[in-house]
Amino acid sequence: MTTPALLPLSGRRIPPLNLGPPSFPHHRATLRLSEKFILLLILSAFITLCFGAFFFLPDSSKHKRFDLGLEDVLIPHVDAGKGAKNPGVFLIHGPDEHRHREEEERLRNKIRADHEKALEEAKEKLRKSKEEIRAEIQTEKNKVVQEMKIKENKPLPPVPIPNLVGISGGDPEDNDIREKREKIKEMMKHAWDNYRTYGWGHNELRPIARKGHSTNIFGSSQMGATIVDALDTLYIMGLHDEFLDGQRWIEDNLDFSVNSEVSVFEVNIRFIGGLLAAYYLSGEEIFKIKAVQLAEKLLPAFNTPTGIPWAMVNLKSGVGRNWGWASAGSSILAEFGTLHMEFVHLSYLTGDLVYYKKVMHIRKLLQKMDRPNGLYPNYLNPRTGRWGQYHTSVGGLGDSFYEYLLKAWLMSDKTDHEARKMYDDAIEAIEKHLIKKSRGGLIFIGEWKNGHLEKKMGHLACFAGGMFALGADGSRTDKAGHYLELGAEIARTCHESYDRTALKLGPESFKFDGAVEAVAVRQAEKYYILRPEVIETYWYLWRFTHDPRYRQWGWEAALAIEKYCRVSGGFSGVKDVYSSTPTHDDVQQSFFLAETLKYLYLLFSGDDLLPLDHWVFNTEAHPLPVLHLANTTLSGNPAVR
Ligand code: DMJ
Repeated sequence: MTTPALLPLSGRRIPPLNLGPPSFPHHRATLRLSEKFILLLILSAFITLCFGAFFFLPDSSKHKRFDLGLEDVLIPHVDAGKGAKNPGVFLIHGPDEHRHREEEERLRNKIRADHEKALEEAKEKLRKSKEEIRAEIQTEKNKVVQEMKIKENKPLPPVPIPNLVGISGGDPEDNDIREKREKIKEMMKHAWDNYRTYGWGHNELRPIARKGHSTNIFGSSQMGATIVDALDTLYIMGLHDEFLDGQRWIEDNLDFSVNSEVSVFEVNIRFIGGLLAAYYLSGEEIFKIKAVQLAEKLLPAFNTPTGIPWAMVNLKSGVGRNWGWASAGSSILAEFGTLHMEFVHLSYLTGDLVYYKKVMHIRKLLQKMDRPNGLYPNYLNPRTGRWGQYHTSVGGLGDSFYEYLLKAWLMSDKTDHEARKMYDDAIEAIEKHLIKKSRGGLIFIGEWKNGHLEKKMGHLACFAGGMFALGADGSRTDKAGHYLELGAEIARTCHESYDRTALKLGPESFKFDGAVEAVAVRQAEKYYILRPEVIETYWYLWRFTHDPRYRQWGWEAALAIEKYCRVSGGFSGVKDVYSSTPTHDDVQQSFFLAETLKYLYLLFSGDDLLPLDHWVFNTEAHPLPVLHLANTTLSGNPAVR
């Protein structure tokens, strides 16, 4: 049905509303009153809109003066208070007018040209085929990936490589010693070659199953732990082809952008330590670059309320957490306290103080804390900053914290007195409360648990013999002889723990209880997993005393490893050192190549190979050079080569 109101009086239809040029006079007579009213309404709405727009338009005087020149002359705004002093209202007069117009014109032209150009580009894009657009996107993508790669492998700033004394050589004059050294090198070849064949790229090797092996400390990815850990040993043994092979794998495959949760401590001592040592020995930049890339990935572990790092961190997400078994969510002393050497070197090499600050923060925090009997408990809660269980040990959970205090001092060319003092204080408390003599006259280091001394010493604690000897020089008044002697006593006790077994290899842990001395009691403590600590101590004692007994004891251990741990697919740990028919655990630990074989090789080398006044070994036996920081402070600038 048609609405009558829409019908014109003449019976003609009203043409649709024309918003073009006004045509009122012509139609007026033909429009009915209501239609006129509607038109009037629309018109008045339009006028109101225009007025509104006029009032709400931004005040052009508040904006820049070249507002497309709608005013002929900009009138001076002389205000009683501010007047022409106000630069915001600086106005243009007479002779300037021409220049002003020219400037406006120039701007207008520029805006027009820019618009036209953008329009052309857009049209051009639309004319392209899908394939062409896709190809362009791909090229752009490749460019970005390429740029990222260049950035990732960008050489770091040049630094002075400290005086690298004795990175090869050490050839013994004595034939017998030379042969022994050759034998150790052959053992290294056997371990490496089998890993190369059966476990390449995996973290470790199963020498009997002949396949790769890994544990949770390395996370879920294959990070070639054995390759990185073994590099410097290969280098000092002159196994250069093998070294190059490892280097190539690292260049092509070692990637830390993986969704994998690793142990901060283990990755630091084995990977960062191993890469830094390989860098210093070979001068190959790639090792330094990889070490820094990895360190970046560890930094989120320090994001805790106290700055004490988590034990584990996910390399991709940066999320950290602690071991479920550690006292009430605590971090472990030997883990967060064994970062200093590597982190100081990272700051030294990069000029980035972030690493140095992280470890110094830990030190400062520890200095402020009360210590029961002067002893450092093994557990510290990173949320509350309070100690966990009162358990102190120089073996597992505590060990390398003390080692790194001493080595921080040595590595600083003996200028880090704060570290030396902390070491001296700690060692005095340990001697007072934990070091005892057994009935049979063996000196051992026990463990302190809630006010009670457990007369048990771990294989791990045997490293302390070497540490006491290394720290003898520079110790408090008249004590150098005492500490060297103490180191020798620990070496003797640990040798006894080897000698009292069927395989002449030491157990994981041994007791001093009544008639039992330096012997493991529990079945679960009878294993030997190719650990280095006893041989490490022999080597330090050899360097400081040249007493032939240390070479002899080291050779005994090498022969026992050869006889009971060697299998055709590499070397394996054994489950019970008291059983003359060994059962293998089928794991070739990466530290066997990093430490055990390296210390044995050094034991049968001259002192000119990696001399101790130029090199400090990290806790995984990776040698790092002494930094002469008196000349080159950690100022935030990498020094120049
Ligand atoms: C190594 O990874 C290091 O020496 C660490 O400090 C503790 N012990 C193992 C080997 O036994």
